Amino acid sequence: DGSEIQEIKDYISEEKDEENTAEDLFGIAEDRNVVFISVESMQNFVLDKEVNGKEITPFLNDFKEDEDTIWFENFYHQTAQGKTSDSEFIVENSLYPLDRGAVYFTHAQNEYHALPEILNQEGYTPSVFHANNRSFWNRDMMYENLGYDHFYSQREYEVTDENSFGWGLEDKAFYEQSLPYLKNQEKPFYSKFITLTHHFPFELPEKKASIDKLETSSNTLNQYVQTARYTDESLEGFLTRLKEEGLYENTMFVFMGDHYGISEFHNSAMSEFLNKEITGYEHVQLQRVPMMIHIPGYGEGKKYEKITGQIDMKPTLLHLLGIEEKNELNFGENMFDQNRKGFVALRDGSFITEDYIYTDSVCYQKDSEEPVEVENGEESPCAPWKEKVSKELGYSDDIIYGDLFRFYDFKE
Ligand code: GP9
Ligand code: MN
Repeated sequence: DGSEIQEIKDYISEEKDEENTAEDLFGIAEDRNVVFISVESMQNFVLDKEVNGKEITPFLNDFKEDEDTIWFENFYHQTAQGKTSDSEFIVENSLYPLDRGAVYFTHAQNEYHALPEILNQEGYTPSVFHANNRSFWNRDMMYENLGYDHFYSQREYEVTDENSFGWGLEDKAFYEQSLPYLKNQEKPFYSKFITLTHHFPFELPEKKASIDKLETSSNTLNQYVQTARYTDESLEGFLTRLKEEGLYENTMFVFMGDHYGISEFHNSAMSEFLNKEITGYEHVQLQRVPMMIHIPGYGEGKKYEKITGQIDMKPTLLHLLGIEEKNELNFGENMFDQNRKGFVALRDGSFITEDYIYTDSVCYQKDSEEPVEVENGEESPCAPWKEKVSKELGYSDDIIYGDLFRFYDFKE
């Protein structure tokens, strides 16, 4: 039955601060179009790094410091086996993905109250652009359920030998061919772009590479920087084209890395590149992905150091667009809130707080990056957080496994 949903609602309200302590950014992007770019496999560790004297991501390095950009530098992906689809799911629903399988496949028929549906009710045209086949990750089914109006997929693009490699249509061509569709949408639109080029195994035809490969012991990592650079160039090119097409000024841009691209199997190469040991602490820190919100004309952009995660995207975007959260059930919180619940949970039960990082049963002190030393019989400072995290993940799972939103009235 639906009795548990009330318990979950109570938990969320308790965790949420009653007072509105948010910085007043409510509605600063009201009535704008939204271009949300889910940037395949992009991790923070390439930012501000060089290969043989050349920046890996020169565009993003400047963009994050731009006066119109709000940059969350400690933003974590929270995905599991569902990879890109998990990341989409978290952002759209402010629910956690499952610890095994992909919700997009296993629970595509559930009742949700997702971002595209909400935005649609507010007069937005919600759409997705992704040049892969429609059924990959069961997207065709899920998108309909989540309230998307249109899915521009592979069939809407011209894919040739010249403009494709690896997983398919290369991102530069993808953006260019998306422009007419984007322009013809009724405004305001909420358009999600999912990129493809910077995907494992990160192979790029040599003539398309602008920087050298790395020279670590992992070929995957060595190639990763070249496709990361390609992505950087393609994002810059897309913005330039949107300016030319008159679609820049009145749009809010969101760039988000979907999940890691370099797995822990490449830790020793990673440690060669970063020049430090990849401990459990460092492994968790490597789960940070870009989160940049760009609002042309805003002028007060800055870097936020607070810890945030994909789970926070839905309430944050609604806040910026000036849409009141009425009876929402989100596990995430507005990232501009100054009194947040204090942890970011990763799907494997690892978590980050202001002072600690917990992973693989080890509690690390953030300032020393070393495991916390606990006297015999004393409780680890991570213990109370651990309890909260497992409660929260459990509640989210219950909603999905029990399809509990069937019993909840979002309009009440
Ligand atoms: C596939 C693309 C990549 O369409 O989104 O998916 P991933 O393997 O990263 O989950
Ligand atoms: Mn992906």
